[in-house]
Amino acid sequence: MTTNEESTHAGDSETGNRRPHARPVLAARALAGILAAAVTLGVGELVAVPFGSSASPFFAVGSTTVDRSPSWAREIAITAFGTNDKAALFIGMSILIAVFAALAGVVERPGRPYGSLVLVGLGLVGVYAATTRPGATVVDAVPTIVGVAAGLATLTILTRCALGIDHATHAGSGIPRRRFLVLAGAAAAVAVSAGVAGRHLAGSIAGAVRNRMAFVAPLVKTADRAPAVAPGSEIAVPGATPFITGNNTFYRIDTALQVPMLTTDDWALRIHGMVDREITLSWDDLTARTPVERTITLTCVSNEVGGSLAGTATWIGYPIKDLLDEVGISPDADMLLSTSVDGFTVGTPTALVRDGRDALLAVAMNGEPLPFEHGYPVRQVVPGLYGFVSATKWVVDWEVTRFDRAQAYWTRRGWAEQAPIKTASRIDVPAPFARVTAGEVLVAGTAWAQHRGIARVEVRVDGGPWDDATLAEEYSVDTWRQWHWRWQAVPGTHTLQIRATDRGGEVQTELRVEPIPDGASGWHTRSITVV
Ligand SMILES: Nc1nc2c(c(=O)[nH]1)N[C@H]1C(S)=C(S)[C@@H](COP(=O)(O)O)O[C@H]1N2
Ligand SMILES: [Mo]
Repeated sequence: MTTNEESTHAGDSETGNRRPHARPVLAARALAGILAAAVTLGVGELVAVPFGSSASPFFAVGSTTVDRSPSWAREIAITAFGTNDKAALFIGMSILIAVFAALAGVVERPGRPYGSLVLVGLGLVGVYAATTRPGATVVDAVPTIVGVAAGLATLTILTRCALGIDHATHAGSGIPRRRFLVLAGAAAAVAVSAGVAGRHLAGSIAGAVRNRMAFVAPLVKTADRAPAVAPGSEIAVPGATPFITGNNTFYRIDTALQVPMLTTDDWALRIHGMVDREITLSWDDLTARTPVERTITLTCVSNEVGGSLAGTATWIGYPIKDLLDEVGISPDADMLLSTSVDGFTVGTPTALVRDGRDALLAVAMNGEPLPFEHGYPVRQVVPGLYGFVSATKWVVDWEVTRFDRAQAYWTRRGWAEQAPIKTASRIDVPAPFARVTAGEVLVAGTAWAQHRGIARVEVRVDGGPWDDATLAEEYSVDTWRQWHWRWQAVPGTHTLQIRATDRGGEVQTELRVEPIPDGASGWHTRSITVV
């Protein structure tokens, strides 16, 4: 120590005085590079989770290597490693990356970030691989880019610290060495925990995807099938809303930042509270019951006048009433408080789910297992009530309780406790601010008043007299009903307005209110230019 200090103090620069420490510092810098690469890959793995496994930098590069290697190389690999060929590939890749990363650490200098350039180079290989996998898009570069950014930060911090060891040791201090070890430990922890978490999440997602693919829709007895949609229920006008909404175009509203990915094995429904018999239903218990198939229109309370937060699907599910009858609910109970796996809650009046309407625990949507976004494996569907008081997705818990004892998620945030769907009607054709040619113009749209039914739709132009639209055939009172109207349009800018009347004779109110607290109201109005 003393001699070194002396030689430092003697003013010997660069070479001479460093030699005794060059080795540990070199090792520290190499380690800094390797840890930077590890952080890049670990963070990349975690960020890749929502993008799918082919966006993971490590696996994208691995897969691309396999796909691009000439067949003789593959033959050799299979001959040499047999069924361990994949493990061999991953180990080989890891060694190669570690070598480059160690070099990157060694050549990195403050002000001369050659190591960072090496890391960016490795990142470009990852970006190339991730964005050229089958079905990949440019966004699949995101996990690699975020990973490289984390890796660059790691490299900068750790190499600074490693270089500090050198100077400090000359001064007789061990503090930078300890600091380096702490920071290196932290980097290793970040790399490993992000990587493990990423692989774990990706694995459970893959498990849920496989589970959903293996799902077989319950067989519904002919008598319990939903009637086919008659041609008369659907208006064949270009731009008109299809009667059945496709699963991919169905509106999605929920509070879930990450879509829950349950398997049917993970799923269970606990029924408790003011019941005679608490039970927990497994997937097999639920599907041992008799399913029914129903076509029902769902609507979101946040839908504005003329908005598109409504959709119709054919659902297969199990009547909620039967399950409640099975557990026996207290006559004092008036609320079914349902909770989804992510903690979201919904309060539904027990009286309404038991009044004979087709309130369902649904498992299939338009002939497919529920899409994950729409509640796989089990969700509620209750005709006539807005989604926030009825349509719990990923439902795993039912508490039978009272509205004066419990409050659901949106009610606590200022929305209503009770929310039957308000009568609504919408102009779909012509499109907003369309320019149409004078003469006969077909006006068409949809109207809904779930569980009451639509009896009439009227149209007026520029505030003139109301005229009856022609209604499409009614599918059921639980679905929307289409309509059309022939307009003798004259040139100019005109305002079309519509209103619906439900089967109870109630005319849709003109009163414009905002969606909060229990749904928007008012007549849909559309400006059209006739030329
Ligand atoms: N778990 C859960 N279920 C939920 C919600 C939610 O945020 N979380 N939102 C509800 C609301 S407000 C509506 S309108 C419907 C929408 O169902 P969809 O996304 O399948 O169209 O789901 C309901 N079920
Ligand atoms: Mo909603």
